[in-house]
Amino acid sequence: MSALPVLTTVPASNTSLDLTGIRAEFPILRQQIHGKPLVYLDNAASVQKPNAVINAISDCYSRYYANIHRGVHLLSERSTIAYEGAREKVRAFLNAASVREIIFTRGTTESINLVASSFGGNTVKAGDEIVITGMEHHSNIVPWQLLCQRTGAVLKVVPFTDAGELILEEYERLLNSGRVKLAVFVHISNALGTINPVKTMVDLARARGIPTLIDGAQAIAHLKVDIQELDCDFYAFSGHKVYGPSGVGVLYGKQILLEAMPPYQGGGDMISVVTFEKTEYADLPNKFEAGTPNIAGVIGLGAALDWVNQLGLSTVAAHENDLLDDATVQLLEIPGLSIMGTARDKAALVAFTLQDIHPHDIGTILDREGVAIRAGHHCAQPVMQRYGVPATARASFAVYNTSDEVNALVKALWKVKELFS
Ligand code: 7TS
Repeated sequence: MSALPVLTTVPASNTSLDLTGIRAEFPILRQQIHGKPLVYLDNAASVQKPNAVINAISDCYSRYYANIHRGVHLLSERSTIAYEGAREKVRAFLNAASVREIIFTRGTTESINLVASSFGGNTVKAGDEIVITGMEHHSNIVPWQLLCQRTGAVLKVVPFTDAGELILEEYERLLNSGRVKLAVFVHISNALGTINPVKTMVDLARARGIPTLIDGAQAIAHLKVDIQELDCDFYAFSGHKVYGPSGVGVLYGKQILLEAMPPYQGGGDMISVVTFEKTEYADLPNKFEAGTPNIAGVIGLGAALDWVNQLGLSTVAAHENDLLDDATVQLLEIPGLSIMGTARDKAALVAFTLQDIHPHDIGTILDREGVAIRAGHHCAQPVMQRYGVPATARASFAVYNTSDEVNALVKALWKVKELFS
């Protein structure tokens, strides 16, 4: 085998993060995979959890867990206070106007399905149009297709350039049909890394009286989201992408819309009076939270948001951008490597192909080197179709990643190249 090339020198990070201290808060990072230190670069799929979150969940189960909103006993009261306290933390994190606008769900997917089913079912009729973009995750495509099948409405798709930037003139043209009932778009693409101009997109829709839903799954841990400034109607995200647990997520919805919407699911905790003739629903937000929720998960999400707040999202983003710049420069030095998604405004993930080596082979060889990335279509098959590839390899960064880990990724990729040459 030929000698590996000398790697580009990594610029010192200009951020004030104590990376050693941060990494020490993540027990899972302290391990070897196939005899090599774990380099976890699959953060766009799910990020790892700091002790603050693990302990908050463990604390709930070991000290004060009980069902919420219904017990007269002390444990139920304590659980309820912690659960509703987490709702306030989410409200503050998003700068939403009221906790009534914060609905806990299972994740981004359920948040979007809730809107498609309840808002969509109530307002969308045959011949209406729903505008989406060509770079959506399947969870922001399929619920709208299902709605269209039920109602006879039509999906209209905003195209994007080779660089991975939405063509806003096309978006505006689609909004102008007079038939659009809702515009939905992803804040940051999980397949390309593109940060979409969501404020402009909301404004363009609002000027025509069209409500908007933003899929914030990839944005919530990387960008400051100010809901009141953004002025969108719905915003969805998952706890597990923002250092919180899986199985819990959030739907933000404007109060006036949520109040007019029918319940998504029926059951306990979402009613005020039930008789066999008629049921009166609970007020917001309970109307949309049927059944016993993921109590400890919600509390864990609250702890995750505290943890992120204490680091500061702008510091996190600056560090991740350094890693992205470093990775991009080094990856492009590998002959035959092609990056998919080169938007001017891009978040900390890089998707690529390497000659005709299948991304699964790349991922498997990287795994043997301790480097965890994702290979596949990233639940965004229309994006793959747009570029005519079946799949890509994707490295995605979180606050705990280091420039040494970027080097490990690059070194492992040179190894892949050698193996296949
Ligand atoms: N929207 C985007 C933009 C996403 O990236 C994901 C998950 C979802 C929605 C769905 O989130 P969930 O928590 O409801 O599953 N994205 C990925 C990914 O890129 N790799 O694994 C999951």
